[in-house]
Amino acid sequence: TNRPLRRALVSVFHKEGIEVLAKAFIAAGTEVVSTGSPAHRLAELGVNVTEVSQVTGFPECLDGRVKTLDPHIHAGILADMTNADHAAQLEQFGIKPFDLVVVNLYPFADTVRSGADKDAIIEKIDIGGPSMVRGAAKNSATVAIVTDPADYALVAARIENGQGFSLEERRWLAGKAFAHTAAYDATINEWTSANWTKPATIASDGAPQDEAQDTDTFPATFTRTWDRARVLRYGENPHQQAALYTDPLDTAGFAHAEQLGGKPMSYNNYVDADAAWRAVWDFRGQIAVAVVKHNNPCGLAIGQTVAEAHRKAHACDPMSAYGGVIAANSTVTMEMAEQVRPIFTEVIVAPDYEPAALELLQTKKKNLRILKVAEPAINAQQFRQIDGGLLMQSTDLIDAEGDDPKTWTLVAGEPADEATLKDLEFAWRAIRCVKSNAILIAQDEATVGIGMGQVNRVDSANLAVERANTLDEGRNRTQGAVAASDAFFPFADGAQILIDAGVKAIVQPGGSIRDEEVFEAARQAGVTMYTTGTRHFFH
Ligand code: 93A
Repeated sequence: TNRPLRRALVSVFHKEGIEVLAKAFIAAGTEVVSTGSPAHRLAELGVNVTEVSQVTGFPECLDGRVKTLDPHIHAGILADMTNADHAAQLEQFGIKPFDLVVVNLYPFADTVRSGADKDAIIEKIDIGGPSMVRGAAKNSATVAIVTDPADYALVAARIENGQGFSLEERRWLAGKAFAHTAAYDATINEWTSANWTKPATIASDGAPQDEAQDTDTFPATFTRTWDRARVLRYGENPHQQAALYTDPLDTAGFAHAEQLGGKPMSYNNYVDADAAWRAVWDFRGQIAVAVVKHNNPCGLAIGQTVAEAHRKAHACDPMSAYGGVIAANSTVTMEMAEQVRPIFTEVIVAPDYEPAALELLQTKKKNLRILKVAEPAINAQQFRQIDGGLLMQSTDLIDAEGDDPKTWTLVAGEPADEATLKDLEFAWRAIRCVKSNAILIAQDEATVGIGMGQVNRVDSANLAVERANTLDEGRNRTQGAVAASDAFFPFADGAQILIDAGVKAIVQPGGSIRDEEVFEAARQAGVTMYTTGTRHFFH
């Protein structure tokens, strides 16, 4: 089944590695047909090249949009030479078959990332390239298709030894080629879905009446490409394999963080640091620091300075902060770096570092992974894999109507004074990063007790109170504090625990059929309660 590689078609945008092929072409006397710039490069390297336009008898036109889209090329790619009729037809039309097709495509994703304008991006949608790749891959019965420069050395060896590839090898190459064009189209599709949204003129067409969702956001079928950015040492556990993938069109976001020191990031580091980073980004416009462990905060605070915010966040639960991840949403100062120095910390993430602070962390904390992230990507959609499927939802952002205290409804007690309202607003913003039945107690714009990871709200309330009152040298930190609940209280009992612990104000979404019982418990105790109408579950 081996087929010698006697006639080759080369059309590559990226020229790296082409010397290896050139050398083999020369050594084996391969007949080479090529488009403009690779033809030029191959000729420079001493290869005897035929220009595509000589084969087609037609000049390249429309600014290069039509180069290889011609039967003289495509019949040469698609003729199955094991089929006598195909061979006879080529003979009849005077077309010669190709044994080898080497193509790589216009750099669409690179052009998007470069910030080029839309017309320039559209021009980088390769049409002729994918047509050749798909044609050659379909015809792997007789043609070898190469899209990956990493395979050039192998191809060169097979050209030189005169053997070419076996059928199984050509099928394998064809599979890689289809993956290449599929990823390419998925990337174009990702860009068009973000940039060419459905116009109002056809907005009501197509979707069944009972489908309330925007079907452009949740398409019937969707494809996405993710590029492997790096292989990680292991996954959540050492016996699991893992890698980080990034969106080919994106350069922003935590996945693109620049690492300035420390050991390589692990899978769990990424999970925790991403959670910490997202938590502080919810406080953009203020100075915030979060300390995260196991994907949950063990402290979150805002301050006048980043060092103050860190002191307050750390003080929430100094025991759990051991081995945690610290995120700041403003430049890490020397003062903060000095505070972090004695604390065993896995990762620190911030938009920037004062030079002296960075040097201190780099030299005095050699294992600390130091990450710099400019801005969040804020993905429009979130995915979560389930067994045999995938859930997609639009991303929960902290700018819904109910997140603004001006829209809150006072359901018990006196209206909060300015300082209390600030604490409530802080608690409501902070609770968005707490997972599963979140109860959060705050004072002075810092968390003092967080209950999370419980299967009922009563346990979370008890946990929040207990943590507030035991973790900081047994001080009572619930008296006069405020509390937030990420979802409504189904019964009065959870709220009662907070009331009994002495909190003066509570913010919660409301919406339970027993809302009145919950409000009444607050009224009885003279505790202020607001409902937001919005919830921020985080499972
Ligand atoms: O504009 S195209 O879609 N039209 C074509 O007919 C065509 N043929 C090859 N782009 C086309 N190509 C692409 O041009 C190849 O995929 C390759 O990336 C690139 C090489 O172009 P040149 O030889 O002009 O540098």
